[in-house]
Amino acid sequence: MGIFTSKSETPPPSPLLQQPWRKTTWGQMEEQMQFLQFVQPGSDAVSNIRIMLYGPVGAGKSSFINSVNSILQGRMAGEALADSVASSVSFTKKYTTYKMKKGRRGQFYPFIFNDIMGLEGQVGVCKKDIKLALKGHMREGYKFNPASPLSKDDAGFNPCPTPDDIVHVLVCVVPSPNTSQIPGDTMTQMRDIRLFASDRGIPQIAVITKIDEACPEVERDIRNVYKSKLLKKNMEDFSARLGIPMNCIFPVKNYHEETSLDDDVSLLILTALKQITDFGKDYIERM
Ligand SMILES: Nc1nc2c(ncn2[C@@H]2O[C@H](COP(=O)(O)OP(=O)(O)OP(=O)(O)O)[C@@H](O)[C@H]2O)c(=O)[nH]1
Ligand SMILES: [Mg+2]
Repeated sequence: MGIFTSKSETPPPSPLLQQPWRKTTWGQMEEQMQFLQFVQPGSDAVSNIRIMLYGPVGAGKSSFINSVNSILQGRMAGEALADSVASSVSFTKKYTTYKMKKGRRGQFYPFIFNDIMGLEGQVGVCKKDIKLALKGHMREGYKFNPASPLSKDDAGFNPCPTPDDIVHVLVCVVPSPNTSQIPGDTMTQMRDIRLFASDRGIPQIAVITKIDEACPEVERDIRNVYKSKLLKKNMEDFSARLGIPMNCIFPVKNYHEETSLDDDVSLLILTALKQITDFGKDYIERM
């Protein structure tokens, strides 16, 4: 006997749009990486564009920094240690600045990343700490204490921040599979941080991570990123919840289990990095 098929059955709707909703030029990596040679802080008073990442615990903040560094070094790099055990407590405990080597002559790219502890109710970084860090009051190496924020008497407090110490671009990192499930109190903290940064004119970008986990079609082929209906909906929901426009939201898959680089994975990360450094430069020019 054959397999039953019914001609009247309508096939399920495709999880993919026919056309991508955002234009992407895949391939041509040499051209795509060229902007890195021209990144400039935009003022002589500032030596580096300071990029700060914030977001829920385990969102992929450290992995994003590692992924950028891996692309720049052309090999897997693991400096901003990421945690491989799912946990509700942040793995990153210190305020750390990451520089990335440029070539072999001891030079560095003119942008730096600050990795902070994840936001998570009472066990994550205090939003007050993030605000102090945005203003440049947090010294490198400060150990986060969820129970009490940085105070003026603390050795980790920088009383006189220079234009180099302040944050020039703020990046919100959230995982795609559960953008709608981010707890209300974490979302409230994120909105509060966003508004604080907006008041100070600090440009903001959101990086949506783990797109491979969110959509099987994207896991199968990352070039489906802007065709996936699910991912688009996740991004739209998140845009509405945080109040960040869609054109400031960048989906990425971080390098987290791979042993070699992949042009398509790298391209999405570089697209986010380009926007981040452009926004940082614009802010420094306006400062
Ligand atoms: N599938 C997938 N896993 C990822 C991705 N990015 C990060 N991960 C994994 O998610 C977990 C958490 O990543 P981290 O980079 O440590 O997250 P974090 O935001 O720095 O976390 P805390 O420092 O603890 O707040 C790790 O197991 C990573 O391997 C991604 O794009 N896709
Ligand atoms: Mg981390």
